[in-house]
Amino acid sequence: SEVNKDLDYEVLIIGAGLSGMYTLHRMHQLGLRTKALEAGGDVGGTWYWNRYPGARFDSESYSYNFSFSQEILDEWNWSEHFASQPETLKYCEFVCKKLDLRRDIQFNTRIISAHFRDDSNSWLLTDEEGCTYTSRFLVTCIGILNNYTLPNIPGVHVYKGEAYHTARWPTEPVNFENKRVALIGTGATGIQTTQEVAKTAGHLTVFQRTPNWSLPLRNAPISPDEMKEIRAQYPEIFRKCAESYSCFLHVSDTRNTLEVDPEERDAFWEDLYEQRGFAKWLSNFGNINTNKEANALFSEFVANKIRQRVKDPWTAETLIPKCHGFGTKRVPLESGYFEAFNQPNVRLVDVKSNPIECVSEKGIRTRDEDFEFDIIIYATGFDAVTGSFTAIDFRGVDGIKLKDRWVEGPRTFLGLFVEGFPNMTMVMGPHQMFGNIPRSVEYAVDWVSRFIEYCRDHGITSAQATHQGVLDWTEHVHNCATGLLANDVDSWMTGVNKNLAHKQKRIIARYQGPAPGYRKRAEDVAMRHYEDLKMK
Ligand code: NA7
Repeated sequence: SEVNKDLDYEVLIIGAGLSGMYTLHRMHQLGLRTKALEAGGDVGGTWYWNRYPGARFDSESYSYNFSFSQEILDEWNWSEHFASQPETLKYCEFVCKKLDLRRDIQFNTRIISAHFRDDSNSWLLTDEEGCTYTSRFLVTCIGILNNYTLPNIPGVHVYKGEAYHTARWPTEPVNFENKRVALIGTGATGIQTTQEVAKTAGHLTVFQRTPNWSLPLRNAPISPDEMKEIRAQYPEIFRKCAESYSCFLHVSDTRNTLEVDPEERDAFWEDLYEQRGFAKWLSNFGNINTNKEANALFSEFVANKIRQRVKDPWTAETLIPKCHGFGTKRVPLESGYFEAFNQPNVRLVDVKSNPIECVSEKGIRTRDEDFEFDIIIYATGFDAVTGSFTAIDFRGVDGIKLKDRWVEGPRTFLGLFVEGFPNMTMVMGPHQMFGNIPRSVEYAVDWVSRFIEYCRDHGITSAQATHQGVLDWTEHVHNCATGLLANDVDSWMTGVNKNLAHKQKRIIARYQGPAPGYRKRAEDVAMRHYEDLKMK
C-alpha cells in the first residue's frame, strides 16, 4: 500500500516453526508483503533443532497437527500414535511445500535485534551478519523452548571428547556402540534420550540431579485402516481439544480424590496407567493438581510402579521424586525408561548425594569418582519462555528494552502484546495459553491475522497495549495461577533455570486458566474492535 511503500515489508515474522509457517500462510491469504526470517537451515523450529535420539511427541500425533487445511488433513498420514521427530520434521516440510511458503522464508538468518522506530511506526530488524529488514508489523514466532542452556559446571569447554546438547543434535547419526556415554539431565528430553541410547551404548551413565514423575507413553503404530478412522474423526478430535482445559484430548475427572473409595480409586488409577499419552495426568482427578493430600496419594501410586519396574532397590528409590509431587512439573512420558536401569550397561549417578565437581578433558569428576567418557550428552534444558525474548534485543518506543520491562516477570496483554511495543504481536508469548502447543498456535495466529487485517482495512499504522490492559491481564494470569501446586516448584514452567544467575526467582510464566476461558477473553477484544488497544 501507499503508506508502507518505504518499508521492505508489511509484515516481518521471526521464526519458521509451526507458528511462523502458519502466520506466513495467513499473511499470504491477506496478500501482505511478508518475510519470515529463520535462524535454522530449514522449517520446523523445535523439530528442526531437537534431533536427539528418541525425540518424539507426548501429544497424540492427530491432536498435534494443523487443523486449518482439509487438504493437509486428507493427505498426511501419521505412522504412530506419538510420532518421532524425523516424521514430524517431514510433516513440517510437507506443510511448507503444500502452502508454498518457502519463497518467503529466509533461512540461516538469526535476528539479533528488533527496534521500533517512532518516527515511521515501523520495525527495524538486524541479523547477525548486519543485514537489516523493515516492516510495519512484527510477529514473533520464536518458540518457548528455543535457547538451550549448558550446565554451569566448570570445565564444560575443556572436555576433548564428543559432546552434544540435545537441542543442537547433529544431522548425521551419532554412533554409541562400544562407547562410554554420559548423560546429564533427566527432564522429558533426558528421559527420551536415555531409553534410546541405552539400547546401543557400550555403557551409559545417567547423571541425575532431580528425578521426575514419568509415566508410560504407550505408543503404537497406526495402520492404514486406523488412519482412515482417525481421519474421519478429525472434526471430533479438534472439537474435544477446543473444549478441554489445555487443548488435549483428555478431560479431567471432577471427583475429589479424597472422597472416592480407595478400592475404586486404585482401580481407576490402574486403568489410567494403561492408557495412552497424557491421560494418566490430564484425565486424572482434577484436584491432584491443587490438593497436597490428593497429590501425595497419586504420587505414591506412581512410586510403587517405579519400585515394581526397577530391580535394584537403591536405583528405584533414587528414581522416585521426593521433593515435588506428581504433575507439579511437566510430566515426561517414557517407553522403557525405568527398565533401562535394569540393564548391565546402564548406571544411575545421584548428583544430589555425589555432586559433579567438574568436566575434565576426559570425562566427568564427581566428589566420589572420576569418570572417563567418549561422549557427553547434555539434556540440560532451556532458557525457557522469556529466554526467547531476552536473546534478541527488543526495543520499543523511546528505545525502552523489553528486558527491562520484564525484570519482575513478564507483563503482557493477552500474552500477545507488550506495552510500549506497538505493532508487535507474539505467537506463544509469555502469559499466553500453551497446553497442546499447535492448538494454541493456531488460535493465536488466527487472532493475530484478524488483527493485522483489521489494521490494514482501517488504515491503522500504530496499535499497542494500554497500561491498564497490561495491568488487568497480568493480574488475571496471576489469579488463574493461584492454588496450583505447580507454582510452588522450581521448573522451566515457573521460570527457574539453575544454570542462569538471573533466573533463580519463580515467576508466573504461563496463562494457567482454561483454554476456552483464554479464547473467550481474546475473542471479546476482537469483537469490540480492539478498543482495548491504543490505536492510531
Ligand atoms: P528440563 O525439563 O528443564 O530438564 C533439564 C534437566 O537437566 C533437569 O533434570 C535438570 O535438573 C538437569 N540439569 C540442568 N542443569 C544441570 C546441572 N548443572 N547439573 C545437573 N543437572 C542439571 O529440560 P528438557 O529439555 O528435558 O525439557 C524441556 C521441555 O521440552 C519439556 O518439558 C517438554 O515440554 C519439551 P534439575 O531438575 O534442575 O535438578
